[in-house]
Amino acid sequence: MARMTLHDTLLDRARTALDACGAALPEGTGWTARSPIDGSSLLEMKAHTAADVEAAIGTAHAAFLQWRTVPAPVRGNLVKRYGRLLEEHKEQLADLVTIEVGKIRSEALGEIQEMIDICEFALGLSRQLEGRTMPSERPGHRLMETWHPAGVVAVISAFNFPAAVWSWNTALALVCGDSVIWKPSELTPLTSLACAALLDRAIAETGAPVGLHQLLLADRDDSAALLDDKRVAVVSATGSERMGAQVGPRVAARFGKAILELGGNNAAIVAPSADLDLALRGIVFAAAGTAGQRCTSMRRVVAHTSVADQLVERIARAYSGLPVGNPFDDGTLVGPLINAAAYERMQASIARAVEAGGVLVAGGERVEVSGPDSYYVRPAIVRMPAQSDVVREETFAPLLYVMTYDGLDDAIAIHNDVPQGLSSSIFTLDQREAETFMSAAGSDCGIVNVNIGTSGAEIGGAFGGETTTGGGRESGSDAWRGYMRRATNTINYSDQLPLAQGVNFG
Ligand code: UN1
Repeated sequence: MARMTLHDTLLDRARTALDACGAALPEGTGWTARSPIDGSSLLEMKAHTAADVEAAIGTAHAAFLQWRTVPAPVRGNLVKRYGRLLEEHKEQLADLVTIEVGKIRSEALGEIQEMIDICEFALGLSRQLEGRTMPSERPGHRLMETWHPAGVVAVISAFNFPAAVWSWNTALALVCGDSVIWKPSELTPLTSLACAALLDRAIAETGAPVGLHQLLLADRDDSAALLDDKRVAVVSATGSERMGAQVGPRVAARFGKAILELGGNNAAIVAPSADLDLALRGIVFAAAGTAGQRCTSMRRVVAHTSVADQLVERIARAYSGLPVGNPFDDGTLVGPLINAAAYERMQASIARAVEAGGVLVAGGERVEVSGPDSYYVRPAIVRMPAQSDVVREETFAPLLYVMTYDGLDDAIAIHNDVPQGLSSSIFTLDQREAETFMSAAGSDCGIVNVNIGTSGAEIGGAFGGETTTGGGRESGSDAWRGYMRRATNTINYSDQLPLAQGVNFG
């Protein structure tokens, strides 16, 4: 028997996973699934057209009109069932994530676990979509809030978390009584087809309306109606700052709601009292894990001058020993970059950093793993003398800049001196420093951690950040409110009609 090539193995594994999840490829051409593991094309499928998008909005809106009348705890059954199906298909879904994104096995499984977690969270939430009651200033009156389903929710997701981020939005939207249209990244069609097929199955099995969830493999132009159609109440978009700058104003122009989760330029401050062993592990996972392709990946370290040299040396040593390779292989910790463009952007950033006075301490070079069409790199660490424009930009790759500071105020100023505001951390054993970093005068990010890295947030907290990160919140805490509309109710149970503010009208 002829030996199977890597390409054959990936294709075989993808087909098996798709079959197990009951996913059929839309027949036709226009959309190609690829794997960054060897850079090869795997499967061809139909790209949806603008007419398909239009039809999907109509179907999703009709499904919403039914779904919104189903009691929320009953809606919870759908995410409960979906969570079980995800558990049963965890391995196959993780396979697809590894094939399309290049995530190592453990991280791919973690991504599916994050989906299972949000389904459980959403199930509990289905009994907790609570409003407040407030005292009325008028006798015999009551004031309260009720929360209602918003409508059709469009989810635009990025390649790097091709399943989990969609599920944060979708699980919440579904229990909130919304219908969902998903436009995934063009780089990850197979993962989205498998996730959607399982959700369709859960929809059918629990008797939820047909068309409650629609997947569209459509490019940006063909899916423009998702931004412009008034029936789409909420657009939740994850991706670049450039994309958000287009989506946000366009949705706002028709008074739709946008939930934006855009760039991050996440940093750790490493203080003199830091447990350096802990800091090292936290930094290496956050900066090199997922090949630096998380929104929460650590891109900067601001280290106290007393620890900087030692820290840089230890990070460089750890980097030189990190196994870079096929993400399916046991022991690999760093898989491929998503494509050639990502590799070129990383090289360009390193060159600009060096031009700005930076010193490339280690890494950055390409590692040969599986031929010229795949892009594996050794994570890079660059010492920067000072702030510079290149450090203010997010480079979606394992590229870590290290800067130094003398006083905490200085460190916080350097930390906040970037346009993005997603995730941040401080490594310190000094409570005063930790509290200052978490205070109003500290980190300006949406996620502020102490003694852990910037990535790997749990679903229980609200996820998102400020400034050019877009201001949206997804996942836990009260992020569900973004998928609902609020009504304030005033109930008069007296036989009088007193007016508020003491107004007398005859
Ligand atoms: C993302 O990169 O868009 O906190 C999401 C984390 C993950 C989610 C990242 N739980 O790193």
